[in-house]
Formats: sequence, C-alpha cells, structure tokens
Amino acid sequence: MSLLIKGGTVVTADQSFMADVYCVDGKIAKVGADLTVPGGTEVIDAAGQYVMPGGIDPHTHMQLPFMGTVASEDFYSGTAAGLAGGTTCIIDFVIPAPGTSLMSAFHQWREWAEKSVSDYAFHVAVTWWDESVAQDMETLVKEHGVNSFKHFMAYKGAIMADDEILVNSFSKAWDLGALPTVHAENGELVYQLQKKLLAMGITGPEGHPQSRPPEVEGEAANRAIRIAQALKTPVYLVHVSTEEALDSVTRARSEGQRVFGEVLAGHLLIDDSVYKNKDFDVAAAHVMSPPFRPKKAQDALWKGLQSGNLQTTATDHCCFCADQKAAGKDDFTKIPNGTGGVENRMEVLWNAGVNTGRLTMNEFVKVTSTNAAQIFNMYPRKGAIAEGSDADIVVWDPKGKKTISAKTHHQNVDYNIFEGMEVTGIPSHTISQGKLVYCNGKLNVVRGAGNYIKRPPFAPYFDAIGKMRDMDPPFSVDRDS
Ligand code: DUC
Ligand code: ZN
Ligand code: ZN
Repeated sequence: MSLLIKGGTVVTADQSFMADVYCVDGKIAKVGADLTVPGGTEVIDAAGQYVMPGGIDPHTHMQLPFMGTVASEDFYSGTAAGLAGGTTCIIDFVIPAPGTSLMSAFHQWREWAEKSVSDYAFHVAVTWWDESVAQDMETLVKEHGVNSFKHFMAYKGAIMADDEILVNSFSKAWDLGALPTVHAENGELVYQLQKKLLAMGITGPEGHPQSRPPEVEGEAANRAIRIAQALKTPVYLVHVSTEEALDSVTRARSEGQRVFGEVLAGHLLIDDSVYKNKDFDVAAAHVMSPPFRPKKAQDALWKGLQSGNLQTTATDHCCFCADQKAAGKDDFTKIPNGTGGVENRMEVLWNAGVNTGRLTMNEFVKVTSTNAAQIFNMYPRKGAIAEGSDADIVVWDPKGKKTISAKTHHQNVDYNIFEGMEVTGIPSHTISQGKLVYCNGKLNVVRGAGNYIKRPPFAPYFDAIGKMRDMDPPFSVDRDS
C-alpha cells in the first residue's frame, strides 16, 4: 500500500520546504524533491498546498458517561470527524468512578475505542486513592503504555480529586516517570457558589459562568502547580482559560519549573456572552467547564500561545445534544457539561492564528501537533513529517474556504459552537496510517482501523526530566523504606 503526496510545501514544527512525501505501509518512507516511485502508487497532487503532520487533539471525551448521561459522540463518529478536520490522533480520558478499579475502567475504554477510525491514546484519571490505585498506575505505565494521569479538581461529590489524592498521585506519577495533568477548578468553591446562585433564584445557564469565576480556576491552577513544585514533578494543565491560571503557569515556567499549559480552540474564540442568549438550547449548548470567559481573556490566551507559555491546543470534545442538555432546564447545575470541536480545531486556529499573523505556519504545527506528541511522548512517531514516522498527514489548502455549521459537520451533535464562522485555510486531504481517508469533503474511513498508541514513561527517554529525577527526589526521606 503506497501513496505519494506530490509537489507540496512540507511544513513541520521547525522548517518549511518543497518536497514530495512517499508513504508505504502506514509509514513515511521518503521525503525529498521529485521522488520517483513504483507504478501503482496512489498520487495526491499537493501543488500550492501545505503538507503538515496530522493534528493531535490531546483532550477529548468520546462516549463519556457523565452527569447522568453519555456523550453523544462515540469513538467511531468522533475520530471520523477528527479526520475530516485534519486531526489524525486523539488522546482521550479513561475516567473510573471513585472506588472502582483503574484497570477495569481502562479495559472498558479500550473496548469502547476499538471502533475508532484513527489512532488514539489514553490518559487515565485518578478519582480516588488507596494502594490498589497506586498499583494500577504502575501496571498502566509499565504494561499498557499510559504515561499521563488526570486529576479533576472540580466535580465535588463525583470525580473530584482533593489535595490528599493530588499529593499521593503526583508523587506516584513521579516515581513512574509519568506526567500528572489537572483540570484546575476549585470544586468546593464551585459547589458553594452553585448553591448560593440557586438560592438566589438564578437557575438558567447564565448561572454557570457565575458559579465558576476566574478565581476558581486561578486558585486551583496555582495550587496544582505549587504541589507539583513541592514534589518536583512536572505538571500539565488542561484547558487554561483565564489570565489568573496563565499567570501561574508563566511564573512557574520563568522560575524553571516544568509546567505545561493547554488552551482550547473554543476559549480562544468564543466569549461568555453566549450564556446571555435567551434561547435555553443555545446557552446550554455552550455550558462546559471551565466556561467561556469575558473577551479580554482571549487576548491573554493568544499571548500565552504566542509566547510559548501555552504549548498545546485541544478541544475538550465532549458532545451532548439539546435533549440531553434539557436535563438542566430548571437548574443550570444539571446541564451536562461539554461542547464539541474536534473537527474544527485546526481550521479555526489557522484562520484566527496564521491568517492574522499571530502564529507562523511552523508554530501552528507545533501547537496543533508536534508539542502534544513531544509532551505525551509519541514523538517522532507522531507530530513529524520524517522518514519512519507514522504517515498521519494533512494536506492543507490555504485558499480553501468554508462556513462552519452543524448542518454540514460530521460530528454527532446537533450544535456547533463555531456555527457560522467563515474560515479560510482548510484540509483538502487527510492521510491516516498511509491511507487517504478524507478528500475534499468526502470521508472514506474504516471502522476499527485506528490503533491504540502506547506511550512509554518519560525517564530515561525524556532527558531533562531524567536529569531532574536523578538530581533530587521529591522528599528527603526514602519513601520505599
Ligand atoms: N468539562 C466539560 O465541559 N466536559 C467534560 C469534562 C470537563 O471537565
Ligand atoms: Zn476538564
Ligand atoms: Zn475534559
């Protein structure tokens, strides 16, 4: 099975050059000018277009059981929608219910994900703590290719990780060479503010952002970062949405702490006016956590991305249709939290990032693909156009235009948060595992074709962290004795 992408400009995280890309049996076999290839090779004409590493969305929730329902987008439809938008790999989240085994949840999610049409990996959430959790973390890292663990600092009474869980889990992650990640919102504050707002008679979606003001995120972000600092572990903050949280990330990085920050396409482009919409369905469709923020937060987030203090872009793709959102008609705290976007992340970021001069094309590749591959240890298998890398590639038409709409998207949800947005710069072709799976509006995917990607722990692969680990254990006492 061979395929040639001919005559395009290859754009990677660090360079741009004219070259053909020849793919054989799922891998990139050759990158070079005017390649001669065997007869029978499928040829894609990429003249006038950019040939980039396929996108990696490091934050999705396909078919997540959450808030009394299940996300409408499953691993089949969700990965297909990703491919239609140039995203060739997702990292989803295994989220065990508190008290249940991480291993059994992991196996459950693996089974659900077998229908994926593109490659995928998993972070695993730590939602409770005892010795069996520590043991399962070890098994996941050593035998199952999991190198990142998620902690929800919000969702009190459900999946919230308190400080005891954070400290134990971060510490275990450090032992294993795995990366702790956090959803940073102070769950107690959210809970108390929700109660207060409901008591005041505020029951509509406008109560959602009011119950999660920026301080809620700022406090939790800073706490997670400081805990990581004390334990000398790296930490990754998912969906940084406020100046307060970004300031904590920036300060820590400037002090040499290994802190990574992710920003959602939605938080860069949508503001909190959506919650004032009189139509419940529209306002509720935007209920996600952390919520969309006042417009000025977007400037700060763009600057965070431009300065490199935020390294990755994601979607937190977690879809619920109007009939599911209706569960919170009389009580905003019951609206299932989540919005979609896996299909549109690349094009909205190109349109608002590259077309405006905020990002160079190479920076675009970094923040949509290469940085995620490096941080989560899939590089250079993913995130690169190089001989030996997986042939996960997007051919990008910088002049192509479209108007985003739920009427035409492939996502299995009845609303699109980018509805009506006109974008210039769209994928013309997506290649997954060396096969053409999307061509000018047409998907051609195979159920179950996606592979689970194992991600090894960092040490000794991730040298800087390896050095940190040798230098200084998190505690001065020997925890093994
Ligand atoms: N936030 C959401 O909006 N949905 C799923 C989980 C989360 O943290
Ligand atoms: Zn989250
Ligand atoms: Zn999430």
